[in-house]
Amino acid sequence: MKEKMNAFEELKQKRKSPVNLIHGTDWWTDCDDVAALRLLLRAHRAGLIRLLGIGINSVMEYSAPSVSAFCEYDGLNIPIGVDRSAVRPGNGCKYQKLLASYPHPIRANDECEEAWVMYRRLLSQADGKADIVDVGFPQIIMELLKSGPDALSPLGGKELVREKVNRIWLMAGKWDAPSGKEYNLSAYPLCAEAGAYICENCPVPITFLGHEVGENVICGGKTAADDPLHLAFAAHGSGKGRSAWDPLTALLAITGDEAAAGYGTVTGFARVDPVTGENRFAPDPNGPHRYVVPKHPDQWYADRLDALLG
Ligand SMILES: [Ca+2]
Repeated sequence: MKEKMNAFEELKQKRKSPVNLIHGTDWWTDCDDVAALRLLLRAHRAGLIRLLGIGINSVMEYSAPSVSAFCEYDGLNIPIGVDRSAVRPGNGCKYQKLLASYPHPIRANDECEEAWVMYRRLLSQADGKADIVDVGFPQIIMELLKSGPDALSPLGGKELVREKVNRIWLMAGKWDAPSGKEYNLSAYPLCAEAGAYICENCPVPITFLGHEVGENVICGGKTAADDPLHLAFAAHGSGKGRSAWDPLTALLAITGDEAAAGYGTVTGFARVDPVTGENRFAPDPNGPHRYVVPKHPDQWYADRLDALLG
């Protein structure tokens, strides 16, 4: 553990002060969401970020209990919100029930706030601004942007985001071709609608980490056999490691700077088709969006992640 904390200490040198972060995750069938949350929890413990809350944007029976258990394993009880517009039937996830066999202070999804309401609450109460990092389906951010004034804040969603959000980091899209299609923006009609809405209406900058960046970075295969992260990966059939889409995005948000995280960027305007979820990008130095382009070989990123994940 000491060695892992030192890896976070190195990252800490690059940040002047801890940043507030709200995390969105689908926490669904793929295990890379679990690696992303591990990084955020350890960064929180190291004083690198303040993890204000976790929004689950694909909800099944053990969603909140398993997230709660994974946080509790690191001694943390982080507020959890669930998106009730995205309740999925069945329980196709192989790791949630397993993780929920660990102690979990939040016993059921019903105990959790509606996610976009929790985002409004966390942002209105935050000391200063917060970043949002989402590695799942983007509709909570759309619901936040569309929200009206309420008892939590006199500001409507767009104004609240403009006032209290620094920037948004999204694992979404595929940007290495003129037109790409990626799961988080196309799996459900709501994902495509949300992707399109956010690109056109979000008042703060968005950085995308696309499918092409994480696909061949394989991480998470070096954790201890009794670590719940390892058990989740093994349950998914990825005991030797998994593509690092979500943990790379989490680490990008933790680092807080694309160049410091080892990426170049392309700036411009991202657009998402509201029906198909296909994404396009028009480069423009004055645009509000960026996607990242790796500067190093895949193994460089995998080694950094594995040094932090154990
Ligand atoms: Ca995910």
